Amino acid sequence: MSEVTRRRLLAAGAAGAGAVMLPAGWTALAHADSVAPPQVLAANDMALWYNQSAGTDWLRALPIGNGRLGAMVFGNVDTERLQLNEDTIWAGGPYDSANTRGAAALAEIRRLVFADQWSQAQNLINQAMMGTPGGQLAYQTVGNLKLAFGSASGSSQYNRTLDLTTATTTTTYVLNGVRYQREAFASAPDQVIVLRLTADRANSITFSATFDSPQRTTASSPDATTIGLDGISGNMEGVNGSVRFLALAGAVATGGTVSSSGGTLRVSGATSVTVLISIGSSYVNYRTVNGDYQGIARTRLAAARTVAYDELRSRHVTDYQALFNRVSIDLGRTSAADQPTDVRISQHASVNDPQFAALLFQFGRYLLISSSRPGTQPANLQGIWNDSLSPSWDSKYTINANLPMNYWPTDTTNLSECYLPVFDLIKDLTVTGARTAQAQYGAGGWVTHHNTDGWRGSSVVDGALWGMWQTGGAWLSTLIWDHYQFTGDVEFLRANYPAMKGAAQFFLDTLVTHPSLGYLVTNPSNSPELPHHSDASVCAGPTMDNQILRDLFEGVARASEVLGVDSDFRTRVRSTAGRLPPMKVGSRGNIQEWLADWVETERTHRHVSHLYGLHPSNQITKRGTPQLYEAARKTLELRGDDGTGWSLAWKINYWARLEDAPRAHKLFKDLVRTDRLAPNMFDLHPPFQIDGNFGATSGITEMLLQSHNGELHLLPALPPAWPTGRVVGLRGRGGYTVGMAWTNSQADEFVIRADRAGTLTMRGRLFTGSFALTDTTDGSTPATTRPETDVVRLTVQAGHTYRAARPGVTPSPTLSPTVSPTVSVSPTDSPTVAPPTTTPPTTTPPPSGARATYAVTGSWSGGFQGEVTVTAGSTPIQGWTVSWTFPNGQTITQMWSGTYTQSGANVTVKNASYNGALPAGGSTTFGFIASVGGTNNPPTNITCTTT
Ligand code: FUC
Repeated sequence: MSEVTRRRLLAAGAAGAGAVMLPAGWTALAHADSVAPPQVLAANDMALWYNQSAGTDWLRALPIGNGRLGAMVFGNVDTERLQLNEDTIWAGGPYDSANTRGAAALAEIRRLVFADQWSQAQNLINQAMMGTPGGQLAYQTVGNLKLAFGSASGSSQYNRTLDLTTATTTTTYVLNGVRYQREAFASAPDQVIVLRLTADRANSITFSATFDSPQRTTASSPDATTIGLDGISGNMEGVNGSVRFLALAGAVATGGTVSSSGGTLRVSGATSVTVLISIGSSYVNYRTVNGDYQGIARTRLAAARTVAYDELRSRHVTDYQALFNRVSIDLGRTSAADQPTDVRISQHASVNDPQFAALLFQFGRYLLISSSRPGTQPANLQGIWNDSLSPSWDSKYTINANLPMNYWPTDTTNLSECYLPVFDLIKDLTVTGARTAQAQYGAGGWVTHHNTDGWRGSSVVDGALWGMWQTGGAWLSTLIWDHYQFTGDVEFLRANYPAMKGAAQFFLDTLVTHPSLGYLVTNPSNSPELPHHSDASVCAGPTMDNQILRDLFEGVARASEVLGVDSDFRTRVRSTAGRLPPMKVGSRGNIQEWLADWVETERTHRHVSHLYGLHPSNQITKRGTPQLYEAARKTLELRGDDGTGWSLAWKINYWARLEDAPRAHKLFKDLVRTDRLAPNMFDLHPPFQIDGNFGATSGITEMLLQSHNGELHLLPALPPAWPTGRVVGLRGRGGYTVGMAWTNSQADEFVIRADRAGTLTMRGRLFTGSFALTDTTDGSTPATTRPETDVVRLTVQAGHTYRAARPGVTPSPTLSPTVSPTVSVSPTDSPTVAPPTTTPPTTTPPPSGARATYAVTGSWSGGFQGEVTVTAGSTPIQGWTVSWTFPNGQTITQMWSGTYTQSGANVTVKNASYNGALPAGGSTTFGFIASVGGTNNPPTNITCTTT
């Protein structure tokens, strides 16, 4: 991005609502006789649909993605446009962001801050602490694939949908008496984008296809049915573009002819066509950009060409639904759902449309599954969807609100695996951030400030007023402990504990004693992006920093207890935590944002950072800290309800934590306006920023289930607008999967499945009246205690399901959550897994790969978890496959299952798991195969256990 554009966006962001960027308002008119199309009804209304194409408006196009590859599908009758992304196409290349002048200036900066000479401190920070370069680099588009069909004149019966239950877009229309259909999806198992064209009259499909791009690219026709676009990412901030990429589009047709020359693909008179789009990138990781991008693109395309369309589609749907189907939600339906999606948004303020909340909730889950999968980059400010070389705020990772918000709904809505890219990013930051910690603070551990990018920049950027915030890495590290609370995965905790420890170490080394107050404080830092005096945001010990550090220190201390390590370090962090400034109530009855009782320079500023303690943290709670809880409410009243998209989304979460259902719902409605939601349901800062989508999904979840307080709070903020509903599959900390049903705003039934044995505390209005509680796994009635009138406490057993219901409510079989595949389950009749019958495992040549065979005895319908190490050699790692082969010949192949780590040439795939039903029989054997980077190399280590 040019310096001018970046500064403009920063200025707009600082101004509050980004008003200069407000798009011209959009409208959509309701149709009196509108009904939802059959495929939308078949998807139970979990679909976006439109009766017009997107035209040239990107915010009307529909997103598809597989975590790595993304496309915006426009659905124009005359020219189809797929705007393409690959999640590693970042401007520039590896760079060292640390400023070696920093450490020498630090003492003087701190002195100036403590002397209230903030402007002078900021000037010195701008000279000595800014990163190299002073801004980070942008996530960029690949380009477009365009299919020209000829004139649309005379077309009718147009319809366009995005089915969230199958992650597929469909465009249908009638032209010259022929019904045409286009279907598009991004497949994670096959790592291609698939566009399928069909017509109900033979030999009716004719088009020519070309790539175009704003990048430096060369178009070509590598063979008679394929076109290619070879390019390199842009230069930026003085760093040369170095990510090479190749996009390929190949056509497979039935009937007619296909040819390709000079970069144009021609299909003539076909009856059906499958266009396969494959993209390879040379980005290997934040410090290596020499990957075989052409090999990746070609291998993926060649492999997909050998698979029939129906098989590609069913593999995609199976893979996607394994994640999506874990949660279902029904908040009721009105005739408002018979209008196209854009109409529903435009009239949401005045119409009762509870289904729209369910749709927006699931749209957030859809976007997360489509933009963040194990092994991919985390979802950035735009997920993976970006049509520009200079997107707003570079479409990177803003850590002081946006990146954490992207992942708030991950565990709570049962998508744990989608979280993994964040932990990979944190691991990278422990390396780049250690360098910044050393160079700029003379400290150990690691630090990251308010932004990072594909190169894991960790220094101060954009100017002191925005960037001089030390606790980015600390906030990210708290996510590790929070994730662990959901999954209970000790190996995950062990693997990520060093990041938590390093983040804490940095603050043990850098916190300084406040000269008059005596507390340990960060200096310099800020309360994100909000000046406390004219043009001065830099300060010491802002409230948010103290809250984050309390969470970091407590999280690392508890993690060290779980892992049985570092008792001295634990003592140190706990005693340091005790010396942090406590939260205070200010003169306006609010939570004080800074150590001094300053009044913010902008009363309605979008950041309400000092309520981090209310959400996502649990330092401010209704029952634990009633005074602070009241002050949090007052803080929100003072700031007002208005805000940018993500700011509104955070406020839904805040009001849900305050258990104020009508207000949380009011904020939700504020978000469903044409200035905050685009026709394609992308959230608008404005401009588009995906955090608002994820924050909204999280907010709706917080209205239905909370678990931040050592208890499951069931329906804590159910708004009157959703009087009847049900939700199945939400997750709570402690390892609980929850189903709930209610009518007339009264809970009917709660069904809770416990992953682990322990004490379950449930809070809910249901418990204030008479209710029945059963362990549905063994039919017993558990003993309970009643610490409060609305609280029930019981001892739960791992794998058991518990049902609490109002008397007379018939148990609903569909309310029982299914087993969460990410969590180990104790078998009811412990089967035994024998060691491999072949040691070392036998290998067979590609393509069947290497396998170890295990014998399992016992009647068993659980799952298996495996771990395998494979020598990848020089093959670039683009993914891995794990196959489970059963004696009846059934083979289940999972791409991207589990997590991988690479050490030298060795790749270890951990936690690859299969959780489906096994072939019946008292004894069975199965094989475990792993292949990496398209090559089936001999595994050097295979282990496997039942789950
Ligand atoms: C922070 C916020 C802005 C915007 C940007 C990406 O700077 O203050 O509102 O979300 O990140």
